[in-house]
Amino acid sequence: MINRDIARIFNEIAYMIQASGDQRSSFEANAYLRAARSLESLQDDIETIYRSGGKEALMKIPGIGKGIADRIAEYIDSGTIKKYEDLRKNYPIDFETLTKIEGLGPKRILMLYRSIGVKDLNDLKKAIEDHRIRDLPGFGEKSEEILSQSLKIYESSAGRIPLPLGYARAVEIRDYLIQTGLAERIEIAGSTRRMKDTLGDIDILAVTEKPLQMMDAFTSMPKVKSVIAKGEKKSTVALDIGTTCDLRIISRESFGAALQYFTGSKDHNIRMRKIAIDHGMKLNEYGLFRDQENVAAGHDEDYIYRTLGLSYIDPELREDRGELEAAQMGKLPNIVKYDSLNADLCVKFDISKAQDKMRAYGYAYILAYAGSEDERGIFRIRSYTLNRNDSVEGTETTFRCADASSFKDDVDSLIKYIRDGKVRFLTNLDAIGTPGEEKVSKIIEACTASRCSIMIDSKSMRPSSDFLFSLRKNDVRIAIASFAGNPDELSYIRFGIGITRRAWISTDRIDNLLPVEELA
Ligand code: DGT
Ligand code: CA
Ligand code: CA
Repeated sequence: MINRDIARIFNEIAYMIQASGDQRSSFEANAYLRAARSLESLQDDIETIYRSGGKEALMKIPGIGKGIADRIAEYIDSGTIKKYEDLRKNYPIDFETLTKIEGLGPKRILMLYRSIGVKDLNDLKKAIEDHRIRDLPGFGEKSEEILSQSLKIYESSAGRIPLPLGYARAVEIRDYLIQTGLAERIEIAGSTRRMKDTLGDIDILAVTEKPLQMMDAFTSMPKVKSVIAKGEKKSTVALDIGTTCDLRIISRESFGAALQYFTGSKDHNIRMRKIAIDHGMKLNEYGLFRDQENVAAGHDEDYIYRTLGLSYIDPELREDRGELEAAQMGKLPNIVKYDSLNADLCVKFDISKAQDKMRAYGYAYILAYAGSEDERGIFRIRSYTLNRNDSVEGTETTFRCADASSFKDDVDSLIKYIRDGKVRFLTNLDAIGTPGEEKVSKIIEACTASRCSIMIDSKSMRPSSDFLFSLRKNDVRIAIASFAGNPDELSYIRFGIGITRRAWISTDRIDNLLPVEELA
């Protein structure tokens, strides 16, 4: 679809405006960013919309005003956008990639380009290696070092795939293998089970009496691009989504220990092994051994944790970030369960006919996008409830929600909105900065004081679990929203729930568990 191409161009226009511009032009940049986001989540082909309804139809799409509609029309009609071409001449810079590096915004990128000619990732790498950055005004040795770290993080995460993509495929593979009737047990393990934001590969474990047949089924699945390794115990295939999947066949007795081991993380496992040793035992992927005997044979993971004097640790917490100490003291956080939410706190489609879905998810109400309030990135959401005759009804209860990414250059106004009790939810908090930064801390303080909740966008997984983990000792409340653009996308809520679980956020801080009256 052409939607993505236009979205990419709009993002680039925004970066170029931000790089060169002043406070006033950030208004314009935000309009492009908003339009890009809207296009990315749009289900229908923008070209079809324009051809059948003209610019008027374009302007009915949320986030698209007159100016943007003109640009879209220009692109569809001529294959290019003049404003974009003109800007590109002055800024031949790969903003798309460079802005993904932590600590690099459009302005700093432009500064790097003008002073030492950095145009892309490769140039940046060389400049860091040659220590050409430390001498630039506003940078220094420390920020060169930080940039070098960020670059490493970026490179190590490149080639990984986003959880929603990998999770969907892992579930598909698991269900496919179940349907063969060959699996006695089957579980998704690894980072997918821990709900990590990005996945290096997918790991699946199975118990079967017919390993060869199961491996045949696995390697001949429709979405396999090539078979990397095929054996009786382990096979690896390359998938269509740019990642690989391991299937391991496990013996029945070892399944609990194997699931514990292959769920990871590696750091968590290393600590677990040490705790086993402290108990005079040995833990590995085959079992928990006292002398030569596997005391965990035939038992589940839970038994392994309890035998080692720990309470059961949910996979999302297994990162060696204090969960083992907490489990020893029985002080693990009470995290929210996947099927326990009372509501989805923001969707972006007409839910008046979604009663089946509402019932399936067990929601008492849903909040749905009800239009933007002004040009500042404030929007309204309205509550819908399932009434007695089983239809979905919009209620009088509405809430205001602020999009932090529209306040990047004007954090003070955002704080004032929050302090004045004007907004109930705040999305895209991570667009403002990193958790340690003063402006971020100030916003969180304001939110805590004025009962404005940090809203998680489950679809784009923002803010990330790492971001929210750093707020775990804070009292700020959390709202989980799927931001579904259609009924099927309601399932994205799982990733938002996963974020709160990985971030150690306890149930008493989660808005989705409240009835709608208490929310207001
Ligand atoms: P990924 O694939 O990079 O997203 O992350 P994981 O955690 O899925 O890692 P993966 O696929 O390499 O291995 C799956 C699990 O197997 C991992 O979470 C823990 C365990 N494992 C793998 N290698 C080691 C190791 O060298 N030591 C220990 N203790 N465990 C390991
Ligand atoms: Ca993995
Ligand atoms: Ca693996």
